[in-house]
Amino acid sequence: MQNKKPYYITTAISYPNGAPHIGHAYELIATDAMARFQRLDGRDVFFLTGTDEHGQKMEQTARKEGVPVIELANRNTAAFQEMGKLLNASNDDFIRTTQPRHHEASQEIWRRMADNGDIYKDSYSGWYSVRDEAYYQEDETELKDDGVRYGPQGTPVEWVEEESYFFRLSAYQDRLLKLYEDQPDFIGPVERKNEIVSFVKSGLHDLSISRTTFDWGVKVPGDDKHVMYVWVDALTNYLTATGYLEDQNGPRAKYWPADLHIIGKDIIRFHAVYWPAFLMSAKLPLPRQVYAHGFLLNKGEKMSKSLGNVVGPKDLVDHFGLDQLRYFLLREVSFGQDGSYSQEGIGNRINADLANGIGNLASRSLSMIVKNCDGQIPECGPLSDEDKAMLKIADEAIDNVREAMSQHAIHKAMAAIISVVSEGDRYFASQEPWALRKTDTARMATVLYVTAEVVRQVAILLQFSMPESAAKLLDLVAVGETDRDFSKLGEAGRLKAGTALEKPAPVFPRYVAPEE
Ligand code: ME8
Repeated sequence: MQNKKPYYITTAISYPNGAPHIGHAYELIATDAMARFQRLDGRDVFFLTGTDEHGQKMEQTARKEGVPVIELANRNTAAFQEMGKLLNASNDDFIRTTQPRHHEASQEIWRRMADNGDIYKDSYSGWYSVRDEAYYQEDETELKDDGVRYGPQGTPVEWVEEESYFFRLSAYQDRLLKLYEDQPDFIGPVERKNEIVSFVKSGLHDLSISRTTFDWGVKVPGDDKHVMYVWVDALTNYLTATGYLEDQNGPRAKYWPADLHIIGKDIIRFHAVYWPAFLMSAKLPLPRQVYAHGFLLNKGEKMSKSLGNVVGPKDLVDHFGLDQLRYFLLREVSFGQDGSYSQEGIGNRINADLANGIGNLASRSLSMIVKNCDGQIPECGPLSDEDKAMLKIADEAIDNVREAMSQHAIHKAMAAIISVVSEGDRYFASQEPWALRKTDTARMATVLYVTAEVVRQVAILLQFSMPESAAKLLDLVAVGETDRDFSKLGEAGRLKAGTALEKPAPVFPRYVAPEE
């Protein structure tokens, strides 16, 4: 299809100064679900993720490990790419900020900002957090009893004094406030928007955008002594991957401006203040929306190496199964809020919603079909009111799912799908097809047909969250590869009587916690 509307969605690009953790996995899974949703809904999707390889944090970590920075970046970037495969992420590209295409794009956006008169040289003195790669005003920091000064995110700050290029951020205060007003959805969720509006209203200072005390970064055009402040190049990654700066008619240029930047709440300031200001200065179109998810906590505690509760994504996938983990994170965490996970919580969701829910409905109804209807989708006879009501619920589920996804309420979309399964269970139990088998086989056939049709639609809807398991369910009801997108929901894709079915293999086994 040629006329599909482009849809460009990104994750943040992660610092490869260590191995990926569950917070990174969460962001990738959620963004992947959104990208897959849009593809199934007929959009021409470009989904980008990658690694943010420059800056002082990378340089310092490499020094501590005694390896060249590029070696550290290569090793951990490989681990991030591996995680993407493990999680079944459907990203269309993986950007590394050390790539030549990215150095070129970053220098180009710098030149455009300079041409607009927004860059000047001066000297910087102030507080810097290497862990956040962020400058803070003195009143945002606090000297604690341990004698260390901390920034607003609880990371230590150090005094920096050096020659630096500055970006005239202060000149953009009014334009930014107007942007938040004219484009009320530019920042989400609303808590983050309020936070940013009050930050910008409190007054913006010009931003130091280059460093001279280390050289691990993109060189400032025309001044080799300086490398760009890591966030200037990091944010530009979203443009780099589209090739828009190079050629506005290039094959991927149609994806700019991005529809949605998904990020964590700790980096909203960079995306909702600096990024649009840089783009305005470079006279480039602005993204439509920046949406911040919350933090993932282990049983409600922030993860940290010192707490000893850092569980790697691979451990969780090995233990629970990939789609089970994906389902849990998407269903359990209210997208935009912090969320927490525990073995018990994941196990309960698996058993209640997957094993006893959709897995059970599919296996009970389909094995009855295989046994009692010659192994074929049965004829659907005249529909009773109950049948019609059931089909209506399945046919209309997409409306609720779409509405929830349009607000990035992934958890509500998942709940809407699972509620169709519950209705299906109720329908199946109340129609008692096992009793009809002895009294009215035509009626039994209709009930089984309707139930299989519910399974088909639920499976189509589940694809964006659990791609592999949903595909298995669709195989069970013999839906062809080309009949699996949302255009085939409802009447358009009804199961055809006479289609042969295999004996259903279990898709969602029960979770049994290992003995202590
Ligand atoms: O911030 N729960 O990289 P990063 C949920 N390079 N999300 C979490 C999390 C947690 N516990 N911990 C981190 C950076 N994240 C920059 C981004 S974008 C141009 C540059 C999220 O590796 C975090 O909020 O520290 C961010 O969105 C992403 O993981 C990468 O974090």
